[in-house]
Amino acid sequence: MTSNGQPPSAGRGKAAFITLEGGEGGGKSTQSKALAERLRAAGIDVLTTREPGGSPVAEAIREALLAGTFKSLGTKVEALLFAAARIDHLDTTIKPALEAGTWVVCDRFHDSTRAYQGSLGALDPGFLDLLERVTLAGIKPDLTFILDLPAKTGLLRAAQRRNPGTPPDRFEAESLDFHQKLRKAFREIAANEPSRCVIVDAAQPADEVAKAIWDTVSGRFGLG
Ligand code: T5A
Repeated sequence: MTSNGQPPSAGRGKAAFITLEGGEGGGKSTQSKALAERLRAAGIDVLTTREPGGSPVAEAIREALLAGTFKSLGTKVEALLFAAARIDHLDTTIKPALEAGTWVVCDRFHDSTRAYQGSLGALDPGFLDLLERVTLAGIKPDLTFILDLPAKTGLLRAAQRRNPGTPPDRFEAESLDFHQKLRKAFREIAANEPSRCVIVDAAQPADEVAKAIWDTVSGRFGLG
């Protein structure tokens, strides 16, 4: 039985791996929770997790990365550290869940490295491809939502959510131009992989975004 007492999802085929991506303040955490609730209501066992983080070692790497500890070492080193965190997250959290038939909803994953470190950090595409191959070792999301909204709106939301007196983190503190280019980078990722990536208008009210995501998930995986 699943955690909510419903029959397991095995009859629906393999457990799905769904990621939520996009710029700052797009509502990924909000939508991850909303999607998990709807999946559980449909009788599916689901784990929500996030990157960087999602395992004790990866959470420790997260803290240092977002504090800007490695910024002076350059984008390549930061990309390697995001990859190190991802390897541990995959090994200790994501793969065991999927193997046990539990669906995984992850707030950010490899597309964030492609967008933040790849497109904006101008890393050699060959280096990024190799890093991605080694890190993911064949595990890729089945479905990815790109939560798309104007950079200014997302940054404003992120600022409103921060505790008073807390400074913006390593990436929130980048320029508006950086965040506008980031939006473009995520849209390009979606255009390059249309069967995996779905762009959602994240400037809509949260419940409308949740509905758009659920319509796609329920249609894609036959949960109607
Ligand atoms: N990073 C990450 C890399 O550079 N490379 C990588 O490989 C990876 C994995 C992670 C940082 O690390 C970088 C990217 C990031 O900069 P983080 O703290 O996890 O840092 O930051 P984010 O992932 O950007 O998440 P945020 O917490 O900023 O935003 P979310 O999760 O997108 O948004 P959420 O749900 O917390 O909502 C923000 C606020 O907006 C409200 C919410 O209530 C909340 O107050 N909100 C809405 N308001 C109006 N309308 C809606 N539709 C709303 N949805 C949410």
